[in-house]
Amino acid sequence: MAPSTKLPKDFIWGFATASFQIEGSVDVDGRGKSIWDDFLKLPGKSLDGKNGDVASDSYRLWKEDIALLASYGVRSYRFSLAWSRIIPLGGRNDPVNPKGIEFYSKFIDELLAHGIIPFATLYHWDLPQGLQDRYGGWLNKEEITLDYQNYARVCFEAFGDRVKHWLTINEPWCCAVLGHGRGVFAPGRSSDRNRSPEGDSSTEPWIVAHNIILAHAKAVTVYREQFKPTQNGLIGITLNGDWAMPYDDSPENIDAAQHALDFAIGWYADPVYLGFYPPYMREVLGDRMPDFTPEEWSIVKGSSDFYGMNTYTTNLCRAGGDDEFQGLVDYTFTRPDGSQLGHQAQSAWLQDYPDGFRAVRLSIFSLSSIVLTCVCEAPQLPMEGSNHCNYLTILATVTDIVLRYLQRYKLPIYVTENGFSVKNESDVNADEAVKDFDRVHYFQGTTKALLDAINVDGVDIRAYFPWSFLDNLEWADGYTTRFGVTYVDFETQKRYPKDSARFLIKWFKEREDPETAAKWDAKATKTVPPVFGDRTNLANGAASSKAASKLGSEAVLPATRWGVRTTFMKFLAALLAFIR
Ligand code: PNW
Repeated sequence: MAPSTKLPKDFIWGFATASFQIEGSVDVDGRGKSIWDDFLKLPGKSLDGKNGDVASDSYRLWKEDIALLASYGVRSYRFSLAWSRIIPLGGRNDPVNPKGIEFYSKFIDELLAHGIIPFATLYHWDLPQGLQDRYGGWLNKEEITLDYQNYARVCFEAFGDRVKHWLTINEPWCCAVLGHGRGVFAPGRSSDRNRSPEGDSSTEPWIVAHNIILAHAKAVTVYREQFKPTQNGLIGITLNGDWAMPYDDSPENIDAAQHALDFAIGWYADPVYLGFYPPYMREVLGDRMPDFTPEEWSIVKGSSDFYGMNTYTTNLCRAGGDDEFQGLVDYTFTRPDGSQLGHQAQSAWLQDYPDGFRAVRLSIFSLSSIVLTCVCEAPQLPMEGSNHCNYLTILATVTDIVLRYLQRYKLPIYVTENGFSVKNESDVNADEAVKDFDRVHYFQGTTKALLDAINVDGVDIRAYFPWSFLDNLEWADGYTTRFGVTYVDFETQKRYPKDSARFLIKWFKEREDPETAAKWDAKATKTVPPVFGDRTNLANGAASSKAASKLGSEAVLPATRWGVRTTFMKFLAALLAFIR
């Protein structure tokens, strides 16, 4: 029987954002500073010298933004709560700010009125500056775990009657490594004294990560003991999970790919889902690797109801180098034959690894078996190119493989981020930027992988949130890097849906389970017309709507894919050569 082309019942899709990246209005309604406020104002910390004071102005434009989301037809919205709006100084004995609670409360009500499921992240990197100043933030285990637990409790109390999907912490790897190791993210600590006056990159990242895991577990304990019995929601952590592929088929590079995964994913996922740290980390770090007490392990193990997964790209892994944050593994996008693994994004760390061949059928749950099976099966499979290791190209789409790998943690997967920054998108005007065919191409690959993973491989995936709903502050990149499916003109704050938004809306509409769609449509008490016209005929251009009236221009027809363009140009060149 042919696999289903539909998504499962109750599948959730929507777009994702984070408070500091979109809100702006940093000194409004009693908000306290976060560690990103002043950090980005220091010379050299952001690529364009800009900061988050205005960002995408979404604190002011929140109603219009929700209307735009509704007009996209999403079923959910992943957003984050700003800790320092809710508790301006952050601590458990500091006052709660009623205006902060009121803002998010109205926000959640508005989402629900549009039939949109609120998917709330408690912590997306914007630690209250008060806690950094008071005791060093995430470095202080006793204090931060209690303060975070208290903040989480305040949020469950205020919003848990309506929020049924909670993410505790977003990508702790970035807080630990980029914030306390490389020093490129707030609070910017590092051993590199050219970068930071304080910090120890050899110890602090491991301590920070350890404390984050415990804080997460403490928040989950409170939720499960005090709120879940009446509120009945789900709670979990969300981790970055880029795929690691061996550079070639040498045994040391096959090991290197596993080592990279141990340090990137296993560092968090093994304790939370399996109850131990990866042995390879202990081997490399020795007594610099912290451990939990038995009581702590008892709340850490099993502290996530699902696997929250942010995934963007694939790295080719080569043994060697001295980068501990990558598990003493070198990353590259250049294959042994000099070709590129994928199409380069604006972000240096991101390439679109196109959907390859899904010839390998695996139902195994560990990387080493995946690699070995691929090596064994490779000779019978179609070959691409001749020089480089063929089985690498056969290792299907990154998302698909990652999704299957994460089955080792044996819980439903919620894909909470996946996206692409188009090269030089900030150098062109809105009319050009909305024709974002590189991003469309990226999502064509990842959505296909998503569907195949669900319907062919039987992976239990419950949600998919492309990053991001809006162009926004891309952390240390400032506004030079855009991930949005909606273009934001940062001068006027007008929103322009890109072709990628159109592609995704249409893709999900066509694949949504009809009963699920009817159920969610019935929940909306407010409606706005779809921004791209009739839902059943999305190719017919933009319609006006309350949300669309805010838009700077109408959406354009989907872009030609560069693949098609390139093919056409090649054909033209061949024709001309023939005529000549
Ligand atoms: C994630 N890297 O960050 C975050 O959750 C988002 O806030 C962010 O905007 C998005 O991905 C795009 O960058 C990452 O260097 C930042 O590998 C950096 C890396 C990965 C993820």
